[in-house]
Amino acid sequence: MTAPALQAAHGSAGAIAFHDSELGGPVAHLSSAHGTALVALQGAQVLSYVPRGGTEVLWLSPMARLGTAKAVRGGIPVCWPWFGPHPTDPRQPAHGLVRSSCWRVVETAVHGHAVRVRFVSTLETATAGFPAGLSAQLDVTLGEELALDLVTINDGDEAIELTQALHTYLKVGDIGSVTVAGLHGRPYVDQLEPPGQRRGARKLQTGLVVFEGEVDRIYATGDPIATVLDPLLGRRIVVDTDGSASTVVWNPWIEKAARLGDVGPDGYRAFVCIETANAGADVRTIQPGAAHRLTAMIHAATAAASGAGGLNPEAS
Ligand code: TA6
Repeated sequence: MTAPALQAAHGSAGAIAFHDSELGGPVAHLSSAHGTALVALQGAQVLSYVPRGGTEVLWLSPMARLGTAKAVRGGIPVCWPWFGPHPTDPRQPAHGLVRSSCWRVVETAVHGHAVRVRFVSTLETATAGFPAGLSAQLDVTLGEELALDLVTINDGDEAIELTQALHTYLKVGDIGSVTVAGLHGRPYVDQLEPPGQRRGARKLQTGLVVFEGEVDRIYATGDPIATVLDPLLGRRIVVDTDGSASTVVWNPWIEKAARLGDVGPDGYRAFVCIETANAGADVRTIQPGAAHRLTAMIHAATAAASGAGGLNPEAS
């Protein structure tokens, strides 16, 4: 649907507006007393989240363009119905097929100061080597925090094994001064292969996660609450989850950022990915007729507002 048609069908004065973005495709603009958010119809990808009284929480590539075959780097890409490489078919792209496919708006709602838009994927999963009858729905809710609910519905007659992620790019002042709390004592799979180490080594996190090079880790976490501590921007960003037992922490650093080609000069210093996932060993089996909900709740607070914990707590 075009932006004018979306506006006519789903616009809500002062809360939800649809327009054509200068990035080259239709977007939904959510606005409330709690702030603003921008979601592209392509990929149902959140591109921006600005809490009232705060600054942009999400990082977006300076090369971001909608309407191309390539997924937009930044914001919150939806990796579904697989995370990382396809489980059986190496010809398939990494992180599923719905990041660059068009989603449909099926419902909007305004409850007090909370604004919600519901998207459904139009992807035929049978085309991706998955059984027919699998569908994805994404609710984006702008309230006191930004909440994303990715619901997988299996209307087929086969059980499916699902991996997925809400691949959130958080904007930071400088990756070298950022730490991540909340993962102390958690085991993780190191996706890198430094000299003398095989890829996929199992390790244990001690203390805060720090960034002195590329980091690409799948933490086994239960329902984790990861907190990004950013002394330069003077804020902490909490990523709370539900329906997830794994969190991916990623920064490409210099060489991988250069290989990716759409991070921009020194762009790697301006973001950290805290990905709310079912990844690694956290594979979910969805029985016929069943559904699974993966939820990420993102809340940014200034250092002052976040109390005595400050930005470099001893505790981790
Ligand atoms: O989530 C981390 C990761 O799997 C990294 O290995 C890196 O590939 C990143 O995702 C970005 O993947 P993309 O397909 O968006 O370039």
